[in-house]
Amino acid sequence: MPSKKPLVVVTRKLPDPIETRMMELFDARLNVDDRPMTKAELIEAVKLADVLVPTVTDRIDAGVLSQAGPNLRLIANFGAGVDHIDLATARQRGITVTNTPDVLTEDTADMAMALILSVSRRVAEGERLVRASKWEGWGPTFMLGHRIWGKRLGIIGMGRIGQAVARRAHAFGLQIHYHNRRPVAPRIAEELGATYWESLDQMLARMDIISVNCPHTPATFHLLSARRLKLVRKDAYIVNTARGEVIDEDTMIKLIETGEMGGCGLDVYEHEPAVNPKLVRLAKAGKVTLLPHMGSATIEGRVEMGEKVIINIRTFLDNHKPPDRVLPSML
Ligand code: 8YV
Repeated sequence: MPSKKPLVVVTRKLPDPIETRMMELFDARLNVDDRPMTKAELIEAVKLADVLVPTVTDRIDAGVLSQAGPNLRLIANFGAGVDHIDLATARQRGITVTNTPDVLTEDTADMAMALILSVSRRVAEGERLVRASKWEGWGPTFMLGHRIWGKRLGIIGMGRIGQAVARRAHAFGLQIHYHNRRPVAPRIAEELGATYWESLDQMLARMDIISVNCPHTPATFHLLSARRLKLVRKDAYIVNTARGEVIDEDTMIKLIETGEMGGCGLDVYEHEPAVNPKLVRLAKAGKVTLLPHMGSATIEGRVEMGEKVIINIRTFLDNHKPPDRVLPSML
């Protein structure tokens, strides 16, 4: 008799080729309507599943995990960030957690670059003007932005994505500065002409553009606190493609409103998916560019993320260490 296929609950709609393959390999419960699951539905899922495949929109907290059934041994997250999963509780309960790093690095770095260009060169604002049929023609002082070539970019978090942003920005003629727990290998620093700042405070006070590329962990919650945001130069701006919680969003908004900070480009928000209406007002005033968490949203990236999920599940079920295991100590 063929052995029973593992029950894999997938919380959101994934790209078609991934869902097809999952149906072949597993007893896959898919979410074809793509409606985010309620807490009650998540609890139902962890009670039954052998493997849960959540995304950033699912809060897998201690309350949910306390209801997990004896079969749940793996949470194979579709996404690199795992701040929506209580890793310590998962570990205590003997549940392995995996994620999908690497395959979204280049796409996310592209989006950071897009935000840098959009804020400094008023790309989104210009597009909105033409789309509203309000453009009356060229003028010597019309739509002036700021040159990025030669400016100082401060990258917070020089992991895979931070380095990919640095490579792009270096090619655009920006001077690369970064803050990280450790300096990068000398070969990489040399290639990028990158300057390491052990002190985030000192770096912030000197940058023209700041890019947030660190994960959200208890240690990085409001890393850009009110105190630190006040160190940022009056004409500088911040782009964030990591997690909203890394920045004290209310303070950042106030500083932009009062002209004490130049602006910002955001793909992620502190209270996602809610976007503070004040940010929307600032976007209308041309001070900020706002995107709907689409940093890794390419067809290629999302299929490769799904493939990683499948590889993690397969290796785990074959009693091997899955390649993208996340340990609380790694964060
Ligand atoms: C993903 C992301 O789309 O991977 C991440 O951490 O922020 C996004 O690029 C999302 O998390 C999918 O769960």
